[in-house]
Amino acid sequence: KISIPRLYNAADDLIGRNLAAGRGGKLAYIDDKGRYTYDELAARANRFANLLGTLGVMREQRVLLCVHDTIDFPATFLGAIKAGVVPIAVNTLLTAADYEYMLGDSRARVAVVSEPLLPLFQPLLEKIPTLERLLVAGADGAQGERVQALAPLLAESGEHFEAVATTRDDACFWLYSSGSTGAPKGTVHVHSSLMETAELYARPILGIREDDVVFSAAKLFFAYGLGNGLTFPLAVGATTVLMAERPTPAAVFQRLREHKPTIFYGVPTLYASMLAAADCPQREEMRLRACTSAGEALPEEIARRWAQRFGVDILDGIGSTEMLHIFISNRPGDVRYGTTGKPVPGYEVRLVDDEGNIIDGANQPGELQISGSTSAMAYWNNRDKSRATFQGSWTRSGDKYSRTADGYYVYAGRSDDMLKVSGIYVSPIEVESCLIQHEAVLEAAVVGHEDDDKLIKPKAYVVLKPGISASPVLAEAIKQHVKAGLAPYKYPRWMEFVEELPKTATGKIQRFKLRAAGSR
Ligand code: 3SK
Repeated sequence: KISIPRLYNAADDLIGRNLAAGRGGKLAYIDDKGRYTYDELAARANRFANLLGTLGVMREQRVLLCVHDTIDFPATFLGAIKAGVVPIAVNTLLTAADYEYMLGDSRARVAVVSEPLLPLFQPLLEKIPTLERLLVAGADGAQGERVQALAPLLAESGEHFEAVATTRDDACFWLYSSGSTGAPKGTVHVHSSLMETAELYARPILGIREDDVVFSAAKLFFAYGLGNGLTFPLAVGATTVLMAERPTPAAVFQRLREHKPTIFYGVPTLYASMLAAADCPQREEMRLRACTSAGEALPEEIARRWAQRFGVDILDGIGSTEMLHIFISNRPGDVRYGTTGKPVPGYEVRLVDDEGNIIDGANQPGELQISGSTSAMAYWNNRDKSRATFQGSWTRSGDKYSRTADGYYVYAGRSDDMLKVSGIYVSPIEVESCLIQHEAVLEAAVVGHEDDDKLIKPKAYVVLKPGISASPVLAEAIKQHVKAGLAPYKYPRWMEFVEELPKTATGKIQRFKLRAAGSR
């Protein structure tokens, strides 16, 4: 059990422990534009805390952060927490409609947005009565009365700030989590959980240390990326490389060559495309000593090819937004390819069958449930879904797993119809709703389909309106329609035109039949 004092401010601890250890002059972050010591990180976070006070944002109120991976992310996230204000880190790949929902749901008074995302947010100032101001990260010049560049405001704010005396159980930050139905859920995490993920997973399993240089292709707004690139390195005084752009193989290779990180955190889709890319670095060009994967199950073949090529294992694990980070993982010296490994000490896991019975035997699939101190306190403003997910000390994952006779956990799909695409949840219902808005589409069903690397991507089965003929050109046009209407990673990579969809007597689409047909 990790002991966190009752009076505790997570940001004060994550920054303050490094200053107290004499690491003020050490590099904390390297982003695309500069290098920042722990002293500079502390000053930037304090300036943001002071700025929130100047803007009248009070303790326990929310500030939404839609910020690319630059120094502005840790500075604003930690500055808000230090001030007792609750940051909500949101996915930078979403649509204006998604942000409209999140701003309305959270009633965040201020949003910090990276400059390229401003056009999505600006119209929301008129639509969301509780949103007062947008602060633009990456912009220098004057913008307007309610839209202001962040940098000059920070420059005018003081660099000293006494952390607000929060408790370990106070709401600290939120992340939005999506489900198969309904709107995304604001997942409320408490102050103690950040450091607990570092103490339970990053130190003992990953073996992270002060002399590590870490680089996460998974962005900071994901629970996975937040631990990888903020909590874990700050917990031990390591250095983190941040990259604002999309994690293409070329962009990642450039950082691996230039900064030579010792720990790299990726997702299976990226590992597969890195292995397939022409300009993949040589083993000798890099300094990797540990790699991790999460977000979706890592196919055995990719794990083997990576280890052969680079001489370092990928530690596959599973976490969740609700548990904040990884609770089952492979570990150095104990990697079983094709499995997610064993429970991380400090977490208990159990498998439960459809009748609610705990499964004791080997190789029988059941729903994975987790008990551990880093579980979120609730979903904001959503009592039904909170009660369905957080059941006493157990948190339901919605993932199906089985356990081998010698204790390794093997992924067996979802309990619901959700897909994980490059590590991000996609609701088939949301994609189907967008598909049927196309003028040619009568009905649609979306399921997961394996690509050549055994990674899941959305596939659509589409019934066309009477009189409309199927063609590759139409399929492409419908795909483009989804790409334009939703976050682009959600679009169906394959489309099959069918006469009708399999349905129950009550008209519910039987996606399992389509999944079975597609895998034959
Ligand atoms: O997707 C995962 O496995 C994961 C891992 C760490 C933190 C959060 C998530 C969703």
